[in-house]
Formats: sequence, structure tokens, C-alpha cells
Amino acid sequence: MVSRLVLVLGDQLTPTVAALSAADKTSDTVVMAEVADEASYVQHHPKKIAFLFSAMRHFAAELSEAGWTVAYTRLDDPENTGSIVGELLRRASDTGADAVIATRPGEWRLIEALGTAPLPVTQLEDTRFIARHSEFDAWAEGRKELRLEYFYREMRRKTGLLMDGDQPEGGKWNFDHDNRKPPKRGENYPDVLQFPADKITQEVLALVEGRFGDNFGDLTPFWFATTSAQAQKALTHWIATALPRFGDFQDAMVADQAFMNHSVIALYINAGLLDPLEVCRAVESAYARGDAPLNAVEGFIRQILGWREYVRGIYFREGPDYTRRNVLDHKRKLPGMFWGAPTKMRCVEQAVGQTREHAYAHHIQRLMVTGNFALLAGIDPYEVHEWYLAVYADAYEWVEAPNVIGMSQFADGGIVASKPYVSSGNYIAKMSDYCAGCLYSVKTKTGQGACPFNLLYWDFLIRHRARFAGNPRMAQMYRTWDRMAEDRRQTVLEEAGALLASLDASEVI
Ligand code: FAD
Ligand code: DLZ
Ligand code: SF4
Repeated sequence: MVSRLVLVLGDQLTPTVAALSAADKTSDTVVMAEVADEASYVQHHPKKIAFLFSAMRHFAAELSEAGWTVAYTRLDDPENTGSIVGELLRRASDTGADAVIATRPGEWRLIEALGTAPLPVTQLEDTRFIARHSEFDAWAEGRKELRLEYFYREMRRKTGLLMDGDQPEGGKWNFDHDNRKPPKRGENYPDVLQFPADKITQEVLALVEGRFGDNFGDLTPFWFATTSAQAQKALTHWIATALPRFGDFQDAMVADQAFMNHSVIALYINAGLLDPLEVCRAVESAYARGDAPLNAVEGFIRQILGWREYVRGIYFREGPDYTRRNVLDHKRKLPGMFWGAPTKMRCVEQAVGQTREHAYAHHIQRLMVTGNFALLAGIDPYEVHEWYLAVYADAYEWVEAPNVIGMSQFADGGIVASKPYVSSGNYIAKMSDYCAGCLYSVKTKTGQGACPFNLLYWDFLIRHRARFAGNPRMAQMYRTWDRMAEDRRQTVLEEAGALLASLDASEVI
């Protein structure tokens, strides 16, 4: 009988993933491997590595129980070759298998490694997404601009989610304007469901502490779900406790509140522990039961049905060089504050501190604090990309890169974002309580204590005037600048220059 290997990667932990669906339990061998190459292509947060290794070990045990033959390589196995292709070759030689079935990885690097491996590897399309590649490409074909909103509507029609016949539920496709409320003072936020470390996780924690303990990030306390059943519980808990207010305060930021009303499920969906369409249907059911308002439910479903599918389409459509795009020619090195070096900017200190603690920050922190700062300061987008890929437990290149290179850093020239996501300190002051406890003053525009975002904002706009002045959504800002007194404009640019020089000299800013 022909025997094949069935590759299951760390973010493919779904019993119905394409490779498993195409395989034969009676004759094929599942290959799963913890390998140095995957654990170190960036300096992953230790919690991310521990989450993935523990989830992989739990999933391998579930497959064995279901009757699969599983060849599982632990990181500390002395025979471990250190790479996915190396492990496939080793297992092929052990079992006599001469072919591999794989589900196409979510990163060009690994797609290419499998494609050039010295044994035949069939890479099947990953069907765990709502849109097929062909659907996205057909939608994108011939369009001048690939705007999320129109793709999202197609996905609503395709799935019937929040549809009333052929019309959107509630008469509108998008309730975003209801979802931008600033945080309320004294608001209580529900707890995210946490799970104690079982024996498998404890072993993984010891391994990760020994091998990756020096990477940026706290390994413990470790409380992530590591099985699909636990992830499902976390989702159910969030729907019952936080979904109703997810919409209203989606863009708000509060000091020492890492999760607010966010779901903290991206890491589970992306690893394969939760199915995106089932998540959307569970949230839609809460609306049907009258347990959550439409603005919350639509806002949430748009993130998964819209953004998540859209960024995946962009990543695969744009090709392997996407992470190297740098249309703004930004070259500055990523400053130490991203790795926890001291900073006087409370917003950055909060976002990075929470990232260190939880391998998590919510969307607006990623976009309007760390992302905004990196873009204003002209940091090399590839360095920014590597940072985001490393520090978040939900980060894989297919989803991280379009968010960072495209949405956040505008390095793709506007494929994802119609204008750069930049703001002065005003936006952060409006949407958070950070500024009250900051060593800088958000109301101060120049001089002693001026908020760095205020200075860098103008510096960015002026540096890139030729590119952005013609953008109708930015014209107003250029008019404001042009109306400023000449000496004031000069002061702003001089102080911004001095700030950037301090950054380059690794001074604390
Ligand atoms: P919630 O706020 O509860 O949102 C619900 C779900 O919607 C998420 O779980 C996620 O599956 C999906 N979602 C929301 N926004 C996006 C988006 N822009 N793209 C794709 N899916 C989205 N998301 C990742 O999954 N991995 C990443 O590596 C990643 N990097 C990002 C980098 C930057 C600079 C920015 C601005 C965003 C990034 N995002 C990334 C998107 C988003 O910030 C995270 O999905 C979200 O913060 C995860 O937390 P949550 O599960 O609590 O999400
Ligand atoms: C992120 C990650 C890590 C840290 N370690 C492994 C691993 O040891 N073995 C594995 O199969 N996958 C791992 N992954 C996930 C892969 O990097 C991921 O499959 C690719 O980046 C494609 O998305
Ligand atoms: Fe951030 Fe400026 Fe507010 Fe300080 S004053 S928290 S640097 S926006």
C-alpha cells in the first residue's frame, strides 16, 4: 500500500484541515514537528511559542486518539533536524513514504521551502477560510482600488450573515460610526477566560523557559486555551460577558486594561482551534436571541468576515516581496522602547508593556500607538513587520504583513489603506486615558514637554507632502499647516528633528 506523510503545521490544528481531509488514516503518517527554524525566524514572544507547542501537543494527542498514526517531534528530541523539510525527510526515510500531503502554509517562506524540498509535496489550498483565493482574485480583478467595504459586502451576501433577504440587517452594511466612543470613566471590564496549565503545558513551559527565556516577553503567568474545546469555552464566555459592548468602545484604550471588551480569540482562530465562520455564526445567534446589539455584532463580524479574509487575499495576491515594500523609503532603526527600553510616552509604554505581559495588544493600540509612532518616526517597515510578527501570539505572516506593511505603515503605497493612519496626540487623548498620567503634555504643541506625536505628525506630513497633498482626505491638514505662522512651522520641524536625533542616539524620549 502507498504510504504518505501528512504535514500538519503549528497553525493548522484543525481536524478537517485540507491535508488531513485528503489523507488515509489507515496508511498515512501525520508529521508534526517543533523545530528551531520555525521557532526562531523571528524572536517570537515566549508565550506565543508555548501556546503553539502546547496546542500542537494536545492536537497530536487528539489525532492519535482518533486513530491516526502521528510522528511528533519535540524540540528537544536529539534527532530533531531543526526544519520542517528536514523532519519530512527524516520521517520519509523512517516510514518508507515517498510523498507528502500538506495544507498550503500561511507564509511564502515555507511555501517555497516545501515547493523545493527533495521529495514531492502536494500543497492543498487551506479551506479554513471563508473566501477561496479564486474568489478574492475574481473580486479584485480589474478594480482600481481594493477597498475592504466592497469585499465585505460580497462576503455578507455569500454567507448570508446578517442579511435580511438581499438587504443588510438593520438597513446598513456598516455601523462603524457608532463604534468610536471614547472610554467611560470607572467602567468595569469583564475578565477574559483563563485556563490553568495542565501537565502538557507545564512541560512546554519548562522547555520554552530554557530555550527562549531571553526573548522579549513574559512566559508566565500562562493562561491561554490550548485545545479547541477550551477555545470554544473562551469564545462562549466572551459572547456572554463582553460582546454587547464590543462595538461602542471598540476603539477605546484604557491604562492597565489590556483586553477591555475585545475577544482575544485571534490566536485561537489563526492556529486552527476555532473556525472563523462558526465564530461569526455564534455571534450572529447572540444578536438573534436579543443578547447583543447590531452595532456590536456587525462590528465584530466585519473584523472576521471582512478584514481577516481581505488581508489574507491581499497577502497572497501581492506575492513574496510584499514584506519588503517601502514606498515611503523609511530607514530608521526600530528604537529600543519597542523592546521595553524606558520611554516617557505613556501610551507607548502601556502598549509595549501589555504586549510584553500578554503577547497581546488590541487593534487600536497596534494601529494608533505603536504603528502610528513607527510611521511618524519613519522606522524601516521591515523592522516594524518583524517586531509585530514576533511579539503577538496571533501573528503569522499572512495576517500580520498586510496589517503592518499595508494598513499601518503605508509601505505598500495604499493598497490596503486609502490614507496613512497617522495622528497627532489629539486622537490618543480623545480615545484613551493615557495622556493624563504622561510626562509629556498632549496640549503642548512645541517647546518643553510637547507631546512627541504632535511634533512628529507635522514632520511626517511635510516630509511626504508631494505624495499626500493631493489626497482629498488629507488636504485639510495641509491647509492648516499652510495657515500656521512661518516661525511656528520652523519651530515644529526643528523640534521634531531634535526628537528624531534623540531617538537615533538611543536617548530616552
Ligand atoms: P477583536 O478586537 O476581538 O476582533 C475580533 C477578531 O477579528 C480578531 O480575533 C481577528 O480574528 C479579527 N480581526 C480584527 N481586525 C483584524 C484585522 N485588521 N486583520 C485580520 N483580522 C482581524 N491580527 C492577527 O490576527 N494577527 C496579527 O499578526 C495582526 N497584526 C496586526 C498588526 C497591526 C499593526 C494591526 C493594526 C492589526 C493587526 N492585527 C492582527 C489585527 C487585530 O489587531 C487583531 O486581530 C486583534 O487585535 C486581535 O485581538 P482580538 O482577538 O481580541 O480581536
Ligand atoms: C509560529 C510557529 C512556531 C513558533 N513554531 C512552529 C513549530 O515549531 N512547528 C510548526 O509546525 N509551526 C510552528 N509555527 C507556525 C509556523 O511558523 C507557521 O505554520 C508558518 O509561519 C505559516 O503560517
Ligand atoms: Fe502619548 Fe502624547 Fe498622550 Fe503622552 S501626551 S500619552 S506621548 S499621546
